[in-house]
Amino acid sequence: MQLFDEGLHSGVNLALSVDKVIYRDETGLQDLMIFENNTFGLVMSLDGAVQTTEKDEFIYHEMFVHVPLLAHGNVRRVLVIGGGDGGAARQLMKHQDIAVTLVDIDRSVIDLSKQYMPSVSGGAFDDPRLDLVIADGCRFVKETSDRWDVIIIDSTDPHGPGEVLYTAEFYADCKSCLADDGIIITQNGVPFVQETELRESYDRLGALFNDVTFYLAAIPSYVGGIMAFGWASNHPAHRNVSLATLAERYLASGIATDYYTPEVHKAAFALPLHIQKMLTREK
Ligand code: AG3
Repeated sequence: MQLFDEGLHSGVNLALSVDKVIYRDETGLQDLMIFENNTFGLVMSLDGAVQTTEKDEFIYHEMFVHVPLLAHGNVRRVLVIGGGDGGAARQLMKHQDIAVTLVDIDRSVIDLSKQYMPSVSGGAFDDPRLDLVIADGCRFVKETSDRWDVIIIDSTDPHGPGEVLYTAEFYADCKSCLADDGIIITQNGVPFVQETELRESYDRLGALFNDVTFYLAAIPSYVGGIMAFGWASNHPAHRNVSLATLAERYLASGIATDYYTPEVHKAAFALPLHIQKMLTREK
């Protein structure tokens, strides 16, 4: 049996059986593989790290999108940096009156996701409400004069092409194209095995925003336990929306979900003590 052996973290590997290789090639920017696994369905990896799987992507993408949108309550414009598989875009399209700009550096990710894993993007790339830009996200946020209510940084981990998407400079450029009451959400890895990344993002975002925290969800195909989404905003009220208000907004939005509920939304912000300690520990 062929094994996909993800060695993203030192000392911990994720082994997945490769029941069938669907695609594998260098895109020119990264090594992209799509294979079939009997638990996760189709799996897409970039440079040997699992990015998206057919069976569990809904957890990641629902939490990435519906948490900031329902917390804010009046989102019109969303910028996604990365997210070329289209999973975040598909969740965004469930919302009315929304305009999405998605900036990914690698067109192949979009094309291959559409071709081989169409359920992930679910037609989002053909939706007129989505503006697709193939560009370096760092340059894009530096040069644009537009503004967004929510910025979702749906990146790979901070190795290879994704590394720049965790720098203080990039976060500052994101801030300058965020509405005053906007929210930035980041993919911040699995704290148990990526404490340094968590801490670095916390410090860098904390230097720019007055409300910075993380919220959590377990993504079965991301090894090492619960993963963290970064939350940065200058509008603390967004984090203190009541359960009743979230429930009202959820109902009014008419969106259908399989993971997200207003209760899960609230609970996701409760940080276990060992994670709180990672954030406050002396360096
Ligand atoms: N972005 C998150 C990748 C995290 C990979 N981590 C891991 N395998 N432990 C993926 C893009 C999905 N839209």
